Amino acid sequence: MLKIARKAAELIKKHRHNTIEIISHMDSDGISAAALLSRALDRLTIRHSVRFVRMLYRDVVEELDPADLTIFTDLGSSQLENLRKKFRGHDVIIADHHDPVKAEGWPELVHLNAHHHGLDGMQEISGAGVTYLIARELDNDGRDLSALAVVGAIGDVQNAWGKFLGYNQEILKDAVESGVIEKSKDLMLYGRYSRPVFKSLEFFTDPYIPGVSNSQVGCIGLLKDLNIPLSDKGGWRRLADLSEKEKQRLASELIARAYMYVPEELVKFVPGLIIGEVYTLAREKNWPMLQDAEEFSTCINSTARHEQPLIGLEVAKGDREGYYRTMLNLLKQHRRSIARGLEFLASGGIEKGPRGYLQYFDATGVIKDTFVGTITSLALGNCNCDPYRPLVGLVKDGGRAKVSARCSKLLFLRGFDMSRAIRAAAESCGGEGGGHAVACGAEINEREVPQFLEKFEELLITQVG
Ligand SMILES: [Mn+2]
Repeated sequence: MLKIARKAAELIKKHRHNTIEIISHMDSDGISAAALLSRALDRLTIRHSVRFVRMLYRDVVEELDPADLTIFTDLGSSQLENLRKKFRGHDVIIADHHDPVKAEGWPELVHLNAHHHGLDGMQEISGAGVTYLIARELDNDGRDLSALAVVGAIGDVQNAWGKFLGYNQEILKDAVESGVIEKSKDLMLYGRYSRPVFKSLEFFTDPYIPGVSNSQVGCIGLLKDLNIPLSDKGGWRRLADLSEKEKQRLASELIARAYMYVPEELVKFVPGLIIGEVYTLAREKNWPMLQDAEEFSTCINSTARHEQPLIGLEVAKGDREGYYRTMLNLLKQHRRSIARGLEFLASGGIEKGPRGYLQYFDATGVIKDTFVGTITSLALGNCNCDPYRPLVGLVKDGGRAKVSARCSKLLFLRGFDMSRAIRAAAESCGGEGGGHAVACGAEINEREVPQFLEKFEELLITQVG
């Protein structure tokens, strides 16, 4: 794998005075990948441009023009056939971790894919991780770029086991050794540096803890009972401000409460969802929202969801001025869209699948289709959903339906894998689907929605037995 990474780096250096274009996936991993490669090129003063695409569908590829060197990051391997027609005869690098299709490349293509080297691209390395291997070859001092590879892996939920697996561990080692990431064991609450701890608790929904999840009054009461002050001289206390003893009290109480409500066969997985490895970006001390790798990833992701990935790119590359402020505005918009989506669902938007197992909603006209994944994630711990059943959200637009599916990590830890099921269900009605075990999606013809739901539900029921 490193040999091919080196070959890619040499190809980049060969083109140092020519036009280079990076084309990346419009999500958190894809933005992290493009950002770290772009920084590596900047350091060598190699000029280049960056653009993002949602997918390399045939019509999207049609609109691309080969540069002297085109570099695809976090995509390309599964669309080799589409690319070949346009890029055969041109110098191209693909750095990807998605399942590669069995298609022929061309002599000028350098194809780096995790799966070609025995790695599980779904769990062991991200698109940003694969791209990092090339960036590191370009620049001997480039190990600090590994921080963005960590952010990318988190964006692709590769830490679902409470820590990284496989090659991600190697990348993490680079990040810790070069001083850009601090690794620690902690409660896995969102907003460790940016939110009052009672707020972080309120938004903790996987596993769902009655009286805590979505309950501000409950969370404040819980902290008082545990003798954990809500504020100090500096204002509201964040998780990062709690002492080890306080954190221990809080963790044991959360685990004990979750035990009472989680289905028995899932109980043993509970501690792993409450306590786990967390990653702090050491150089972001002045930017609390960017300090935790998970939150950094969410910030970047919000720019992609609002189709402004170039804003996320600049922030990931280090801008803390104009682009950063624009991102904060996008985040505000992001929260408004979330509120609108959740309001719709709370007012009775959730329906049952034909066999009564699957939960789903159709938010056509309420939210944009780029947003259906975000809303589905949040709705699972909200809105009268059963948190231990999968939830599907869909938005129809121009004859196509964009589908997102989410389930509790607890189901995944027990062996549940929605990505296989969604791919099969989508393909059975002429669409495309894929993603991760707990977070995946599909695109189908809008007329096929009923058949899709039926098939998907059937496949999931087979998995739970
Ligand atoms: Mn990816």
